[in-house]
Amino acid sequence: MRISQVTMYHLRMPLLGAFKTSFGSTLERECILLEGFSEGLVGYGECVADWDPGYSYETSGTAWHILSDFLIPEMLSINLESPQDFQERATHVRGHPMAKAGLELMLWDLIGKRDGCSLQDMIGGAGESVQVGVSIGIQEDISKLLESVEGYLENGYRRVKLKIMPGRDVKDVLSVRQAFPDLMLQVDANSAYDLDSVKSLIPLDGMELLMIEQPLAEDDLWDHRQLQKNFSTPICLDESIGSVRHARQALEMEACKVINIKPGRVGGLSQGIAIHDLCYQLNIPVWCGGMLETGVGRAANLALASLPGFSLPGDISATDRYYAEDITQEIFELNPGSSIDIPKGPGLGISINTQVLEKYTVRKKIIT
Ligand code: OSB
Ligand code: MG
Repeated sequence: MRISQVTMYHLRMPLLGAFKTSFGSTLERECILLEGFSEGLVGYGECVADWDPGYSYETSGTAWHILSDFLIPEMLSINLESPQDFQERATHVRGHPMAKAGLELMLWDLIGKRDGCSLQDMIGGAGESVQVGVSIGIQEDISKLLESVEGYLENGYRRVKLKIMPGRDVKDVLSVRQAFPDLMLQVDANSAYDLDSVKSLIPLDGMELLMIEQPLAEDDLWDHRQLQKNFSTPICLDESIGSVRHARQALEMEACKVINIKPGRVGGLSQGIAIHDLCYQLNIPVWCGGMLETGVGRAANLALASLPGFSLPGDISATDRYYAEDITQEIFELNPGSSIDIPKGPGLGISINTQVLEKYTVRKKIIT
């Protein structure tokens, strides 16, 4: 497949509410939409790098640079038959997984549209819908937190993830646990602790959490191993898993018992699938993480989460948990039973609302 043009859109979209984590608070989420043209077809990919280097070192600014100066010009000069092909050609760009993942997704969409095949079928997923949960940011105080959890439960979410940070952890989680004794509950620290401060989290071990996500530093598999030895609650790694190799090493080291898979973090959907395959073989549960995606990234996450090893609910919420209006015509809704339907059309199975796209575009670049 030869790609004749890629149009880049740097988007800044208002979130319905601030999303606060241990690394910062966002009211407006940024990303880069990639629009590729090939043989009369148009395909889309979302690069999930946000405006600030809080979750990872990548930002919409660095991804713009890597995409426009390296990855896209190279892609336009060659013939690509598969996402694997793309990965091989992209190895000379060190790091920058979110930039790569956005472009790889655009290729998946184009190939799917060319072949008349949905992304779910292309990757071998199954089912009509996937189980999902909601990720709740750090709230002003405990009563606001309880209100927020209650609201999402009323909407139909059956699994809740609470963001935590030092000073806003054990008491917050205990209050939610006491108010909702049977709720599927988990927490995410986004690397806010070290081996010393993490001792304050020991009481969480008695709160029947599904998992504790990424308590320690991103580059610290070994200390996660030390920690997992002292916790019966499974530790889940997010930021620490940047590749299939990291996933294998983390499991060999027993640094975690669960892995959160985000295509953006690991350099592409193909890499996320490879991590899934490894974990499935080893009986390690995985689930699909989220990056506050637009409908484009959300469609891909839904297809990914329909692979058999995704045995835990994903951070894939309905459109109205994030945005008043989205750049896709498709609006994702929560079904009774806390699931969301997987798009069935060719490729990602979404179409773009050009009016909304234009409204939130802060810069645009056409590369031929
Ligand atoms: O750590 O999982 C995370 C959002 C942005 C960056 C990192 C994370 C998150 C979330 C939100 O938890 C998940 C979602 O998209 O709903
Ligand atoms: Mg996380």
